[in-house]
Amino acid sequence: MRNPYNRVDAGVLTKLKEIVGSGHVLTLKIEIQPYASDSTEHLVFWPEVVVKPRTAQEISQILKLANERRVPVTARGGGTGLSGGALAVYGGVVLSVERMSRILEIDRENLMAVVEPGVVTEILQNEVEKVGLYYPPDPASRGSSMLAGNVAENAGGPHALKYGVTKDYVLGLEAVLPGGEIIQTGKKLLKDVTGYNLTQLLVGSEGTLAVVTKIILKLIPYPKYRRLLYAPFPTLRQAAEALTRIFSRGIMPAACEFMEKNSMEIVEKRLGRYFPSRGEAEACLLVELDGNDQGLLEKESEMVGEVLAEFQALDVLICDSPEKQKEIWNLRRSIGEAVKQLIYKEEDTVVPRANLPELVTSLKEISRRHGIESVCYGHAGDGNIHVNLIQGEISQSKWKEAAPKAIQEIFAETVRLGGNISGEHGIGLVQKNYLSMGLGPAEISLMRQIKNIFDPNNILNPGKIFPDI
Ligand code: 2HG
Ligand code: ZN
Repeated sequence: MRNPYNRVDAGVLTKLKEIVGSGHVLTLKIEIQPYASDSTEHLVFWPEVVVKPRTAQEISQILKLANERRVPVTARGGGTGLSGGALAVYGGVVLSVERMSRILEIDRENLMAVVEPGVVTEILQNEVEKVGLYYPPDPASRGSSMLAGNVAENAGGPHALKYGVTKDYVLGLEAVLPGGEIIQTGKKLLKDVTGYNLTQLLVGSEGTLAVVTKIILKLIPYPKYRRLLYAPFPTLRQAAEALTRIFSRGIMPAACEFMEKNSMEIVEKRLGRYFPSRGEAEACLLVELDGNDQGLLEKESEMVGEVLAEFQALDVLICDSPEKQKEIWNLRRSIGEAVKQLIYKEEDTVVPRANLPELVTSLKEISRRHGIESVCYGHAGDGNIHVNLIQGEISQSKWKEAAPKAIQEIFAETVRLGGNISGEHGIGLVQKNYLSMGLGPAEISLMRQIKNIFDPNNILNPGKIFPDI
């Protein structure tokens, strides 16, 4: 890969130190190492320098400098992304927002929070819960992911099903453009149709258009009651069909997760803790119901139980105790981390929910045909299945040859079923060569032009989203 950028020379380094203070400029290999990878498939790209600004003004100066000197800048939150969004593929500067970690305001009258970008997702969730409020977007990595990254990737998670993804909660942003200009998009308003919706353009732009320095988030009241149903099924198809039926019975669960047997085995092996009564099941469903009316919750959980039984669930466990719920969720949320110990490629398929049974069947058939083991799990209630292809026992050369073909077929099938190539992890580095399978040439061209308006010198997170020309 040709690197069209300038190196971070001594002059740039001195200026960076002047801007943020020398203690916040890292250049030693041992200090930079944690910033050379994210959670994407064991990929490593070394930045030349890591800077840790504290304010929007400092970020403005850093970007102005980088723009003048044609040095690439990759902004980074918790580094938990799964598509390579935080990887400095051309070296240059990694700009970490970790020191910008204050919750500036929890506004209980307007049900909003104003936060700095380096706030860890779960910390915000815990803080707002203390005052009876809820911030639902909950990527599995919420214990270390930062809101900046959630905004950049438009993160989802299990509760996106009922409550929506990050974009549904971002009302406004402060952000720095690659030229150094600080912009404000949106306000503490639930309604605002004043001009183009720049807030929503920046959400999900994968750190390629601007660096977010402040976020205004919508909050909702915390639901009083929660109930978790857990059901193992003899086949994948029965689990997927049961899931779609729950919705056609008029129920909207808070979360509805699908886990194939091998995904459960992998996490059990890693943690030494076990899902309950899995028996001979090929797949399990986790259905969470929530609300403020306990009677209604009971009625709905009975109805869900009936559907699960109708599709031959081997068992239906109802977990009322917060401890049991926590343990099962913990196992579920740890699947991604456990899979990462293997040699794998992760795809993030999404289809209209009703096509889920067909997608699951096809995913297994495609990987089997290519002689590759596949592990499927995810937020199936919203049609979003993570499929991990595992190298397993096959040789390196067979893996190198078969995996790209299988991925191509998986994406083609996903699109054929009315879906797309990433539901919640983003395109970033690892999916960019497949972009044209998910979007048409006119749309890609328009997106390239937008990128060019924001960042004519292409210094901000280069090498992402768009295939190299
Ligand atoms: C999941 O559903 C995630 O488990 C993958 O999308 C893990 O968020 C993660 O890091
Ligand atoms: Zn997920």
